[in-house]
Amino acid sequence: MRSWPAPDPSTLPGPGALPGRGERVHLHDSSSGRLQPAGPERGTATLYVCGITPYDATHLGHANTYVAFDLLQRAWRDAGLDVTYVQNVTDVDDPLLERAAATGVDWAELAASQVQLFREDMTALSVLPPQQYLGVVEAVDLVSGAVRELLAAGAAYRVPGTGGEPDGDVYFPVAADPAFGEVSHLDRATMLALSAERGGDPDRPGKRDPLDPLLWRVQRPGEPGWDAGELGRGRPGWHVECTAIALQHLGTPVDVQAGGSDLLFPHHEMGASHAHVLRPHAQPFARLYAHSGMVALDGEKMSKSRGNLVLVSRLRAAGEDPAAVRLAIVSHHWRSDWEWTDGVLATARERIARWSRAAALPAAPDAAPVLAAVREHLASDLDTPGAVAAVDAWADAALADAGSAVDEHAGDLVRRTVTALLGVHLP
Ligand code: 5CA
Ligand code: ZN
Repeated sequence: MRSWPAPDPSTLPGPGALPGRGERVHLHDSSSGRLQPAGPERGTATLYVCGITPYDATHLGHANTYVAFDLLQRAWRDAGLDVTYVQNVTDVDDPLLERAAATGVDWAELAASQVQLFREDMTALSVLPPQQYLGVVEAVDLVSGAVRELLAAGAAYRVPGTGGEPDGDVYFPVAADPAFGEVSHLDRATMLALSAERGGDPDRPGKRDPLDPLLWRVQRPGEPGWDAGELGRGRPGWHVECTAIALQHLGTPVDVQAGGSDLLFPHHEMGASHAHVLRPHAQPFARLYAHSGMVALDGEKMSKSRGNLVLVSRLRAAGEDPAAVRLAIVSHHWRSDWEWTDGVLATARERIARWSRAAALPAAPDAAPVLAAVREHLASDLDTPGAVAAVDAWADAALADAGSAVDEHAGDLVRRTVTALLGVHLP
């Protein structure tokens, strides 16, 4: 699938972009609950970020997640690393098919139109594109191959049809992975509740364990399907899609497996278990599991299923500066849950105006400490509120200082720092 255009290289961190270089990045790992080094000391870091299910346009929650891991990429590049970044698109799944049926739109057209909006939103928000951007539809052979491998390894079983369901849906026995549960460390009751809430089917009769996730769903009338040898005609389950794509395009262990916190269980737990069985000698699946916080609107998690959305495309159409949207996101810590309000956006707009005024002054206080502080904050669990506060303090000092500042290049350095490391383009 076509990715989206990369930002102008002159606006990105990398050799020669900023004086010196960034520190080794540490991130909070959901699995260990600790701050850990993310990526190698040198060479290439690998990143897998779960992509959208394209049945509605990009909302601020999605944007928050993709901006979070864009900051990681920027910090890695600033520390001298190359990055291989892969993202999927869940362009066949129940919620997409249900929305298409409910609105009378062809499911493939719905997906294509929403993916295109997502590309435009990501471009506007200066989010670096993945090198591999893969939809399930185009990866269906890869995914069904992984399901057949699991079957051959004894880590998949067919469920007989009952209650109107056909025979032959294939499930993964969570008991096949001795390390099952070690990504999320949740108790069983919580796992069962989250599984029911997030796309699982704990009540489906005939499963060995209610938690076992679907690997392959045989075709139902009116649903799309693909031939897959002994699996029969059907479509992939959700978790195995990301595992198969990550194994093929990144290999294991992946340095960072990322997504919003609602993906910790079951999605990343199940995906890891699939990988543990498929690649027993390259465990763990990921060295670090990173989960961004949830953005809420009117007190509830913003979600396509609830419909309480602020869409990036709508803000753009209303003439909002995408840099203000990005700064509104960046002003929050990537792991915190927060609420989108008009006030959040207004604050970001004012901040951009203040930073721009300060950066345009003919002389300002030394900016080298600002660059150092932004780097230090980013390297320590992508602490963007700390980085923003450092720029704020410099801008306040620059604007308050009537004539005693001498550094003519300070404004330019702060502008380049904010552009390259925070991805915020000042006017
Ligand atoms: N296609 C799957 C991943 S393989 C999926 O979860 N798609 S999604 O469209 O529902 O979500 C895309 C990403 O946005 C996920 O990482 C999800 O955790 C994140 N996300 C969804 N809603 C919010 C929200 N309200 N706040 C923050 N992140 C969110
Ligand atoms: Zn995923």
